[in-house]
Amino acid sequence: MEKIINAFALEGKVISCARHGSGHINKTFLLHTDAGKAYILQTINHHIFKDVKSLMANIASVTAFLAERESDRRRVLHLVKTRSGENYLFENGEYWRVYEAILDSLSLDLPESAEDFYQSAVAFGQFQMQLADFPAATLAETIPHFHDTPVRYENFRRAIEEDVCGRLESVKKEVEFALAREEEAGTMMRLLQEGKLPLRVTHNDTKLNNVLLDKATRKPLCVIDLDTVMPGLAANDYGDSIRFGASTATEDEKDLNKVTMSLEMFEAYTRGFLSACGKSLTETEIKTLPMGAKLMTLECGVRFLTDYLQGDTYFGTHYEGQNLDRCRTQFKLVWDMEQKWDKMAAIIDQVSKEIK
Ligand code: ADP
Ligand code: GN1
Ligand code: MG
Repeated sequence: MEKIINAFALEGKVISCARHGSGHINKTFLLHTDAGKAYILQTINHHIFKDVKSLMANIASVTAFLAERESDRRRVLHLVKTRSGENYLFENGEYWRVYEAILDSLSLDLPESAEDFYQSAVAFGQFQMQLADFPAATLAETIPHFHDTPVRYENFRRAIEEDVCGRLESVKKEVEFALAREEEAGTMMRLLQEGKLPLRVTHNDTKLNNVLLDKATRKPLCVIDLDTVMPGLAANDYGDSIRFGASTATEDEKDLNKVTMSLEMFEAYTRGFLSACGKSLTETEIKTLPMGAKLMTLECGVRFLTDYLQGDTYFGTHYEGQNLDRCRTQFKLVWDMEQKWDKMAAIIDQVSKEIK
């Protein structure tokens, strides 16, 4: 580890290094130095992100673009270069990068109040607005077909056919739930292909723990985890946030009675998101926000189930069966959204009228 740390142009000598955060993809460490500085050191998961060079070029150009428009250092991610001037390091078979740590911040796995969730929505909405003029064509697609739900279903069907771990028998109910919604799962991609929805520069992984709130004020500080910033759909950014933060339980809750989609949280997020970027969205984009929420949740459940069938090779897990637990919470949320569909649509309608 020392060799890796020494390769980056850090201020001071590192006095502590500990695992940090609850992301499923990268390995993250928080470092403190004797110069009073703190840094985030990460391995970049190159089994998932096949072209690390392009991924890091995306992040470097997006953060530089944002930094030009924002003077407060805590409000934009800042990469720390290696001593030889690179954005990342390849060492010990792993890719490494360093960011300045944003201290006195919160990264939540569940909102503690509707206000927290509202603030995260403002952050993601503003993020999309800030990137509205970003030259989208310069961005590499870091994971092809990332939110192409029909392609996610193709992978799912392959995992079912192969059943490499012999787990299929035990997840028949979940498989049936997913397949019953396959036709509807293509809705957003169909609208995109028909030219009815525009592509924007979006974040694509808008979980609550990917935005840092200021610990003191609980106002948004910084949108992080920029690995998947690519052209995408506004409703997917909105929807992925609802999937995670409007749930009344954590993503891997075992007791499904505790898992519902809170309409209060749904409304809070809708207000925050639309107040920040609603004026720039088309009517169809606004109308399809509930579908974005449902399909991001369904897609995520299908991805967890696929990974479970394939032996848990994609998402980081802490115990056997965690991906199945995650899948079940997502499907419970989808079911709950189906029960609350008219209410969700009415909230969107109401809030979008208010912001006009
Ligand atoms: P993953 O792709 O694994 O989710 P993230 O980039 O989201 O990786 O980092 C994991 C966690 O580390 C985040 O959820 C957050 O809690 C924390 N984190 C990441 N970057 C910073 C930063 N610059 N300052 C403070 N905390 C950070
Ligand atoms: C992953 O990296 P992280 O933990 O913020 C995943 C998202 C999923 C999410 C489910 C690159 O997000 O797509 O929605 O887990 N990121 C990638 O919690 O696949
Ligand atoms: Mg993350």
